[in-house]
Amino acid sequence: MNEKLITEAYDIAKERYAAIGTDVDKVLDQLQDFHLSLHCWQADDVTGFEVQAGQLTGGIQATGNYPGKARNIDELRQDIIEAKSLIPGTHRLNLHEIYGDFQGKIVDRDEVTPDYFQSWIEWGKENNMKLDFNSTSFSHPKSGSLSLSSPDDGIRNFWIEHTERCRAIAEEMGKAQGDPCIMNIWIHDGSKDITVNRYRYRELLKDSLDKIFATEYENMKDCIESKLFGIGLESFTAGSNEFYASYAAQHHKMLTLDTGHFHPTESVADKVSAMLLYVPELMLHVSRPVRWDSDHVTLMDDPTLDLFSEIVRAGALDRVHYGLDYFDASINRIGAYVTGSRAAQKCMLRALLEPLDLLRRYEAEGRFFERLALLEEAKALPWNAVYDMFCLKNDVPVGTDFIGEVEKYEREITSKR
Ligand code: RNT
Ligand code: ZN
Repeated sequence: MNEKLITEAYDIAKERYAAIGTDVDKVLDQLQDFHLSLHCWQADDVTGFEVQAGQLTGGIQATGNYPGKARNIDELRQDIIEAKSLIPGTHRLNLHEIYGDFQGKIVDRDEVTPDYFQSWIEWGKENNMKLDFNSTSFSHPKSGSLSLSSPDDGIRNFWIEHTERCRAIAEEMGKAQGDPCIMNIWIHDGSKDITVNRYRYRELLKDSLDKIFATEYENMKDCIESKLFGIGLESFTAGSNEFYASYAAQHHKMLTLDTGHFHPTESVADKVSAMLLYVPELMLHVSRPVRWDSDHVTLMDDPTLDLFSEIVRAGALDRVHYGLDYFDASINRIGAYVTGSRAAQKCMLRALLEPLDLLRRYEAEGRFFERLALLEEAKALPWNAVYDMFCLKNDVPVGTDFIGEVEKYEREITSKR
């Protein structure tokens, strides 16, 4: 793309935004400070590197059979580096426990230690990516329908042990990177058909969490993620929204809001201000549910725009963390990372560009037509010129230029797998 053209368009955009009170240079700095946590699992359809790996279970599914998925740790690392080279800014990497560097050894989930993540810690440092982490209770012979809420003590203690070990790993990551590692707990626990033991399972889950969180750490932060339902677990989900929202509020834990985990007409954006009055921080899993929690690639769609606007309007930029969570196996996986990441950035950019002072003045003065009109006009202001400048400044392809780069990587690397 022509640098002169991008600069000219940016200068015009700057003037247009200045007229409504938005300082575009300041917004560019804020966007530089917006870090996504790239989910490692888009590269390989949530397979991971366990020697004993079986089928993907836990009510989630990666559909599609696009060639070229990462088959081992080296390929996955190579893919992440490629994706990251096409996304402006600096970002984090979100690992699941099953992505440890197991070196061909069978390591069961209740045996995992920080040693298996040492090479990731080093890789993160070398590649300027801070790490986040997730315990993994799915895709295991002991997963069943219930893990941390299982009435079988053997099963429940196994997963308590696993999750405690994961927190210790996250602590090591956080210490090594000098910045807290955020560890997410999502479990699939539920029931396909009607259960008459909802209270019992939730009581067990609560007890498991109390045990897991008994150790205090300084370099990691816990977050807990609710869900509406999983495939094959449609009638009951132990970790529902009310369950985890209450737990997080009572225990001052971070709450994870996955945009695919609510009723289709429910607004996740509306939860931001409601929850931030009660929980210290939020983690987001930005996804795109199509009819259900389908984990399609994030786009610059209305729900995501609304969500990010609500964060900016709540003055909560320093209390929210941004993970991506989708796994589309039907298209080029690197393209999926880049498209979704850039879409999330565009949503945040548009939220930051909003003429909030002027909108709030209108609202305070009861000038509601003016408020509505300005909100509508703001949609058509040249935010894209600002995003182009952001890409240019960060030395990544501008506009559609990344498409060719993804195709080149496919030709040279992924198509040969
Ligand atoms: C599943 C949850 C969970 C997973 C990842 C792989 O519905 O969204 O966050 O997608 O842990
Ligand atoms: Zn999620």
